[in-house]
Amino acid sequence: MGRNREQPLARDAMAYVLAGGRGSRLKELTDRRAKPAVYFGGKSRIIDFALSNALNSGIRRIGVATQYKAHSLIRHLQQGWNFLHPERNESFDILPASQRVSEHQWYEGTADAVFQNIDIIEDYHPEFMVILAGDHVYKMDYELMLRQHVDQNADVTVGCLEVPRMEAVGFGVMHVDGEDRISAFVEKPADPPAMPDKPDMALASMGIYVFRTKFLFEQLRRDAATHGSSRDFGKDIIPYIVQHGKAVAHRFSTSCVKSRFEDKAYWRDVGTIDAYWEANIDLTDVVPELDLYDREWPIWTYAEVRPPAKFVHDEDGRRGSAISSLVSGDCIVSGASLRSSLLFTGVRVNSFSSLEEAVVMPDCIVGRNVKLKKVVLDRGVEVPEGLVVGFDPEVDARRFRRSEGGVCLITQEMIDRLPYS
Ligand code: ADQ
Ligand code: ADP
Repeated sequence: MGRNREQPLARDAMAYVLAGGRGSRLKELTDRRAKPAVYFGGKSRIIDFALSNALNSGIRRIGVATQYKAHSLIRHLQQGWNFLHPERNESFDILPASQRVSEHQWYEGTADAVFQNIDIIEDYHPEFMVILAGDHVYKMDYELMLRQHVDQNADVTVGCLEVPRMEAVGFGVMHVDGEDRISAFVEKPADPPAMPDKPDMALASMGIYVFRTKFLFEQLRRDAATHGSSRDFGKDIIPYIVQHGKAVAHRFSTSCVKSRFEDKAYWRDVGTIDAYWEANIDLTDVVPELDLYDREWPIWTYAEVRPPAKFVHDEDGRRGSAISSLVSGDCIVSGASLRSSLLFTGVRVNSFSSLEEAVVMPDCIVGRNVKLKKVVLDRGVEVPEGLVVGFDPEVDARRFRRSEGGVCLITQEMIDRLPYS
């Protein structure tokens, strides 16, 4: 109100990224790191998408709440995201759960992860808070969501997308009226309500919320004084505002950022081994659904300066090649062949080995005569000479974490337990 329509709202907003969740369906990948810190797409980590979206949207104040196994995440944030300058009214704060308000050491729920840091946020006087989940892969312009929030004079605006109805069991599900005002909201319903005009689809919350800061703090304080609340946005705060205030849905399809190579709105949870593997391998498609090469909307990350990837042929002068693959810096593929695979930084693949549909995290070493198909290698795994994975489901399931979809997750501990190593 009274605001110049041209003035970006993002400059008056703080992005607050919730990055404390474990993501237990990723199994051993999140044994030692939080889901937002899991590597994705060759150079990035999952949290880089939310952070890049914030930056590309024009937001210059960012806070990240961490909790579960935060060391790897905090190291990444300190190395890669500490470039915002306080003297330019910019800020970047890492906010670990740390007994700030209550006697509880942990944040109780997602709302508590904001509540416990109210004093820190208040110091910056942001007019708006953009609450984000740190564990999704997507490109979105939050300025458009802020604009809708102001235009519709909402108390809260909830980012949402359409998902197949049965997949909505893991989401907050809403009903909206003709103006996209939310009339009902249920968190993780066992039998998700369908969209009125689409019986197979449900309107799901992305766990992304815009509030005016003053109103958010009022709600957090009210909720903190409410007996029996789990201090969670999806379970407590959003349902309350839907009932007592004005909650509005913001459609992801209106603010998703697409390059000219992308024709669908891309959003992935990558919360299971199968979804994680698939989203990474999809990047090797000739025209992938997610364009990481879009210079208009770059995905920033921390990356050390490393030498270029190198391909060397084997003794017969034949192999040492990659087809339909992404190969990051400091990789050496010597006398091995890659197909539809994705190598993160610093990987070595040795002679007479072949990798197909393999996601290989940083610093892995693949020995000679190895055959891998449909695998995810955790960071730093040393694959012994001659190992074959992806051709015998029974043997694989005994040795590794074999998913429902037939993807083998391989960690160093699993390799160390192999009978012959
Ligand atoms: P969930 O997917 O269950 O539901 P939740 O576990 O609440 O998500 O985590 C949301 C985000 O907060 C994640 O990024 C997670 O890492 C982080 N987080 C979780 N607990 C935290 C804590 N105590 N401290 C700091 N960060 C924490 C939510 C909503 C649903 C919505 C889905 C969309 O509740 O309504 O549909 O997200 O994925
Ligand atoms: P990243 O997630 O950055 O790749 P690592 O895979 O090296 O980091 O380790 C993830 C986290 O687990 C880090 O916080 C690291 O300190 C810790 N860690 C690594 N190796 C071990 C180990 N053998 N035992 C216990 N903790 C470990």
